[in-house]
Amino acid sequence: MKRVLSGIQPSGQLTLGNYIGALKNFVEMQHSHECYYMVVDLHAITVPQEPAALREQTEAVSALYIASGLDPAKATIFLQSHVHQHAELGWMLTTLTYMGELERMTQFKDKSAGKESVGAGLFTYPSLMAADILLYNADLVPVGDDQKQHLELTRDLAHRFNQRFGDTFTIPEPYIPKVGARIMSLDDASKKMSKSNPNQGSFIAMLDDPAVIRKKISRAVTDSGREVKYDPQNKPEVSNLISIYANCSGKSVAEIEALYDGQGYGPFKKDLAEQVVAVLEPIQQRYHEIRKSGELYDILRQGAERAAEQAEKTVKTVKEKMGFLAR
Ligand code: AQP
Repeated sequence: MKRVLSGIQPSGQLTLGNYIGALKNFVEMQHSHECYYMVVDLHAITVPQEPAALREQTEAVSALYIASGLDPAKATIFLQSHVHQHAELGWMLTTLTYMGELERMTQFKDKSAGKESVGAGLFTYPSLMAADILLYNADLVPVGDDQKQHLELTRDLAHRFNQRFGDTFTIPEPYIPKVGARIMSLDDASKKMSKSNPNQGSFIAMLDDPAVIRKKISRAVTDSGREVKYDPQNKPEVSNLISIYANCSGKSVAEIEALYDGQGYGPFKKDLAEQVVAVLEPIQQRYHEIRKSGELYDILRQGAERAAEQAEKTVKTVKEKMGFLAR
């Protein structure tokens, strides 16, 4: 069985972009792969987090994993900060990473743009992400398109380590969905939908009320035409909404175009909202049950124990190869 690893930051409320680009694939892959899924709280603190909010968001993201269909009997589900080997290998890989490589990362450029001071952790984030993946010798990493560049760096670091210290790490492959790899903001189709966007109308949160979802979609920016046509170059806003529709309904882009031929954006948006609600409402119901039941802490504890076993083996090997003395 191929091994899969991925994670999501508890840096805000999970969005429909996180669901379509990542979580939906996590759920599908657990049936045919050995899966490790983390909530990457160490990554979340690369931008300032209020402690109470971080705690709440970490619990919420973990509960959404389960509510979306991740099964702790099939996948190892844990918090990154519960497995200290992430930070340990992260440091070792940081020492192998070149400044120039980190400077080229578009996520760093986007997140640091216009800021007077930026934490060093935001800069070295990709080395920690490489450690997350390489600790488990993952073969496949399901991510949205925005993480592709980080994954390429992970591959480079794995090669670099293997060349310098001898064959150690599996070189991971990205697993990026064909449609929906980059869900864009509802207010600006040139930016990806992002949970840390201060404009609430720019994203659909997985926990948004159905009434809020309907309102956000009805207000989503479109062009001044009326043709429901997938054309990312000339109609980026409508194409983004078609991607969301296709993902939520299972219909192809061609089927959706045919369905709304000559009807304008009104009926299309109305139906789109219902498709999104139909996907998110059952997840929301399970989410509230899980939060009430208190089962989350046991799941995360057991997941961390399982993950740490594997992670410790890797760190031990890496330390030996790099020349650290054994205890
Ligand atoms: N808009 C998106 N479309 C498709 N996939 C997306 N992902 C994120 N946004 C979209 C995928 O979700 C996973 C988790 O991402 P993350 O939390 O580690 O960080 P991110 O990519 O930076 O996501 P956000 O929502 O934009 O978070 P903030 O605002 O905190 O930076 C990844 O697999 C990502 O590809």
